[in-house]
Amino acid sequence: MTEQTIESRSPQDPSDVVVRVADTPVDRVAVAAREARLAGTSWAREPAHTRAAALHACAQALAAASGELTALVVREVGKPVTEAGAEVARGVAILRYFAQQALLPEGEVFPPADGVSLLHTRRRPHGLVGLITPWNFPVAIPLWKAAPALAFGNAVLLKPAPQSPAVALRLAELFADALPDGVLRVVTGLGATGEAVVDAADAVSFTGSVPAGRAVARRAVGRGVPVQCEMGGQNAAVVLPDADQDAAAAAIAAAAMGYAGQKCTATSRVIVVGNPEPFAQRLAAAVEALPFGDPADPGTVVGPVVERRPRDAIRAAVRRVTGGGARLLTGTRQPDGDGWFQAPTVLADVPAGDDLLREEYFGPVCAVLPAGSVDEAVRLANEVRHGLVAAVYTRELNAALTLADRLDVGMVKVNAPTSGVDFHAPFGGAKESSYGPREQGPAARDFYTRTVTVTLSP
Ligand code: UN1
Repeated sequence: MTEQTIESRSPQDPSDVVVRVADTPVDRVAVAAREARLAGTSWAREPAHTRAAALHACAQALAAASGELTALVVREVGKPVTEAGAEVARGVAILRYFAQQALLPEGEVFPPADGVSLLHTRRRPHGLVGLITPWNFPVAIPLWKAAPALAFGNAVLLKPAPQSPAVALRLAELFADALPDGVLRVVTGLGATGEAVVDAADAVSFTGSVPAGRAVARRAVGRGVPVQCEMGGQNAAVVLPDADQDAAAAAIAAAAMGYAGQKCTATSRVIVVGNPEPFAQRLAAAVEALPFGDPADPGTVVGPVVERRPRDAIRAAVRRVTGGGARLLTGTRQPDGDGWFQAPTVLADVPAGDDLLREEYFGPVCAVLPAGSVDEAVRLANEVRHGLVAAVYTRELNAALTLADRLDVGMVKVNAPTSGVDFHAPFGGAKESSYGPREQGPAARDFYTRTVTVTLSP
């Protein structure tokens, strides 16, 4: 039987095949899982400082290769080079952070019911963790899952998105000298490969779309293993009349359009309390000023969309709503080149209930919506099925705190873009956006270990 392959192509030059990799069949995933699990048994027994040192060595290797890896991220997923470089730097910092986490106290001592026993908790790794990761943060997301998994003594089986296998394989190569053989295995492939990863793992962490995440969660729950899924967003920014209008417009333009809006944390709906028109014009001007084009140019903020299909879907949605009465405030730029470019687009008067206001389009499009009051803004912000992150722009502390309380999301940003996460803090959403425990920050340790309660009686 001939082996099936998949290929990733450059979004800015679709004739450029970045890599051809195996669509790994289910039985080969099982073999890789067995090997990784075996390697993991000695890894779990290493002292924490040894695992920490190995992760620091990974950080070192990544830092030394940052130029080359940044260029690969630009080529494979079309992320603008300045942002891609920042993501690689974030990857280095994530590795160092979780290396340190491995050295923190691991348990607690409790008062025993019998008054004399030593009642305490320890933490143990799960064994083999399966990671299924998206293409949009091909360095940071695999690392903010793999680093804590490894730090706490697990082996890792990583299935990257079919759009970004080259970056994942290169990461594993870079870490090969720093980690024991086999504790970090990459298996490339499509849905069936991912299912096999879920079937082989002792815990599963997923980032991607809502339908795929739901399927992963169902499968993992069916096997009774811990699972966390980070899925889509349809994120709102609420602009209050007292906000610094220029600062808000600049932040929202970046949050909606940076990396062509291809982030689950991108801003898609801009809810303006009061007369929306002046702010809509400011936002359109800020978006129009964002450099759009070749992702290899250090000035570029908005590059191409990753593939043809999502680009065409966004185009069709823009045509649909403008046909239905929406106004295009900006959205006609077209750079040179054959990339899957979609002009950064700001819309007003999008018909209520349109999919563009409810679904995640994962592209450089946002809509301005008027709200007569703060109550209406909250209602509009919360009326979607997603609940990842929201931004509030105001200078009033009271308004900020009240809104932070009423927005049905996992993360609130006040006077800051919805995109951009801090790996020191827990990350995750409400409603359809997330399933299972939080990731990143101290929350990662809870997910990648299980607690064992030990009673030592004299
Ligand atoms: C960020 O905004 O820096 O897939 C990270 C995503 C999110 C990560 C966002 N899970 O877009």
